[in-house]
Amino acid sequence: MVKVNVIGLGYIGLPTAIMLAAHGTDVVGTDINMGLVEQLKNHIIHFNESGMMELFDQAIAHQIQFSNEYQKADIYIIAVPTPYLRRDKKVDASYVLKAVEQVLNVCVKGNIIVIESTVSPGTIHKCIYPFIQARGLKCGEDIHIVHAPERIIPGCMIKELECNNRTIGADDVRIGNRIKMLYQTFCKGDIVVTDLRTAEMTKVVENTYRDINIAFANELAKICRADDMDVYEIIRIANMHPRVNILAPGPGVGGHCISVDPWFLVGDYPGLANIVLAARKINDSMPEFVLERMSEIMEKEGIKETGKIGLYGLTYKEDVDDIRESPTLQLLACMKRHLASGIKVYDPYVKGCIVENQYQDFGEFLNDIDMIVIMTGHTHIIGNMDQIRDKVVLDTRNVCNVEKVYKL
Ligand code: SAJ
Repeated sequence: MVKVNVIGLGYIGLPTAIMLAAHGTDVVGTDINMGLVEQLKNHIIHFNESGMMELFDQAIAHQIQFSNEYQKADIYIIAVPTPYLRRDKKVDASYVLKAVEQVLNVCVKGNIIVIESTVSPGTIHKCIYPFIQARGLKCGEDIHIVHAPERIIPGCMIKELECNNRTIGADDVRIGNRIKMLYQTFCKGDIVVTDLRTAEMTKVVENTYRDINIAFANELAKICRADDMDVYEIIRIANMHPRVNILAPGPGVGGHCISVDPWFLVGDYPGLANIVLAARKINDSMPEFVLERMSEIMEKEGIKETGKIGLYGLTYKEDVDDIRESPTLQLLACMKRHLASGIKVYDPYVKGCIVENQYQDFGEFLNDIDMIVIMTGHTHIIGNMDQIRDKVVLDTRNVCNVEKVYKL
């Protein structure tokens, strides 16, 4: 039986590892975080996704293993973070390279390394191939490299892992097809095998497409605010056209994907990636726009103290516990730059205390504020509208059905 070592047990690596194991593949999951590996050995998972625990039980029944060590295996799947470098916006492939280096210490001739992490187009040929060749190994002979970018959306990961179509990039189509067979053990979607660069570019393009479309909605919100038009009604009506599908404006774009990947294109193609750059700037400006709205509303309502305002929602989107690059964190950073302090924060999904003045109890949070800013449209707040009726409400997600509410 084929043995797979999944490297990096985060949001992508862990569901992929347990999905493969649950479908009969011999899997070892490896992570440098000792605490995390210990937890997994004790059958504790560190983030919540619908269907994940059941799948984990099946993976355990199929003897999935966890370790801090890289293992001897036939296939290595690397799912480590690829942030962008703040200085020039290019991909930071250092985590991937570190993982590749460690795989090379244990692998044997003919093994396959699958890179799931998103990388900018050309990274594998320009960066990973030379890295491997510098160790005297031949790519395509001694070791094979495949790119299999994920497409799953937090909140719906397990279902999307099973159902979404996928892309596999490989320079050798036979190797691409072998990896396709591995993913086909659990993936019911179409799996396209293409070359490495096309797969790299396709992944970045997908997230950039969404970033640009969200930016259009956000720009519309700003235009409509400037001239007192209802952006939601305008989008609703425009979307009745058969070829129009405008997304929803919001307080900004967070998460580890859409707010990151488009920068790779900006970094690699300066002067060409113009609409991409404009979209990034618009989406990054939204927390500041929310801040301006807050100050207008405070003035109108006679609220003098920032300490009387509460931000509802710390996660980057509804009904997940993921706070990476979240618009609320961006807004708090923006307030800090403006020397404003004392604002209260609450999120039912965030149990640890990660920011100042964060509450763990919704009732206490409400008691201490006069104005609530809904930054995340969790189902929790939609179910608790009654409790915020006496507050001044700024709803940046258009989820409120209370009578008097300010919008973006
Ligand atoms: N957002 C809006 N308005 C919208 C839609 C989203 O403001 O109409 C905001 C969200 O609130 C959030 C951010 O944008 O802050 C991104 O959320 P998202 O749900 O659009 O996407 P992610 O980042 O959770 O997941 C994306 C997905 N990519 C696409 O939809 C093209 C997912 O399929 C990818 O697997 C994932 O990125 C990834 O890992 O690359």
